[in-house]
Amino acid sequence: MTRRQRDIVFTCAVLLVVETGALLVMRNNYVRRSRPIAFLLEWRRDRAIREATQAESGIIAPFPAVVLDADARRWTATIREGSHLTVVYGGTKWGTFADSVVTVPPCGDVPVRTLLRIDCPADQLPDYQSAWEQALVRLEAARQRDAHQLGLSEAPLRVRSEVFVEPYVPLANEEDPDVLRRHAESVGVITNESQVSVVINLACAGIGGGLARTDTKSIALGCFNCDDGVPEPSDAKKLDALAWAAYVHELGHLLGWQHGEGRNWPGFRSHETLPAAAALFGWTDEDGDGIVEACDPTPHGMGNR
Ligand SMILES: [Ca+2]
Ligand SMILES: [Zn+2]
Repeated sequence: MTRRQRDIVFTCAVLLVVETGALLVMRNNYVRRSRPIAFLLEWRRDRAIREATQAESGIIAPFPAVVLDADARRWTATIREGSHLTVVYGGTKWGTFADSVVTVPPCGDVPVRTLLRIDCPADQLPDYQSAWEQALVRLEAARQRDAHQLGLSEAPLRVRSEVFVEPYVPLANEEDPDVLRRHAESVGVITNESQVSVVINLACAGIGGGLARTDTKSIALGCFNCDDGVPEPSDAKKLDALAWAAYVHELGHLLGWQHGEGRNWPGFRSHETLPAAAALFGWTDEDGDGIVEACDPTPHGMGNR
């Protein structure tokens, strides 16, 4: 055997040992837990999302979170980098793409000022104020419940709102959320630009639905369930529906979420504060570093790859 032949034999033997070791490690992994198989599927989905995202938008996503919605037929990805959130809808039914800028931190306390403009006798205003404050408490309790169901000790995002009331008086162009925000500024409800303004007309006139303007952090909501007149302070069900529309749906827009197919993002049910796939809001840890993506300084492994 020449020296070169001996070297080749030695190299092959070393490789054999290394590969056998690797196979044993892999085998143990497959036996003990299914993570490698799951990871492979995730990786394939990631690659498909990356290619589709790049083809549709030109955005090169380093490592997007990939989420199947409840019926596992469609996928959605969120890509967050700094203050920018890109939401990608795709799959068999959708081919649309939405690109947004986050105007509200997706993690932590969100400072909100709420102005209720109510078409009611003046002596009922305090009743509406406390009824709305209770609706907010119920909504935040629902957010905590949803967080607990995910195994989190606390909801990653919490809305903290002060509530102000005034008699409803129509304003010119009040369907524009910015008009209502400026009004809230003029009456001292909004005191700085970091506050999210939520102005709600509890009146059967004026704005009918809800609107959100991301650039000015303005949410406007009309009394959309007003067929029998303005809801009474005791009508918790109707007030809860209005609160959900303002602090879940419209706030979702300020977090960068656009509508998917139809009026809501996928899997979103009106009695819940999260989509069926909580990862859509970054409330799961996709890259396995122990921090949910909404609060992760390196979301989706960015910075690590
Ligand atoms: Ca993480
Ligand atoms: Zn909407």
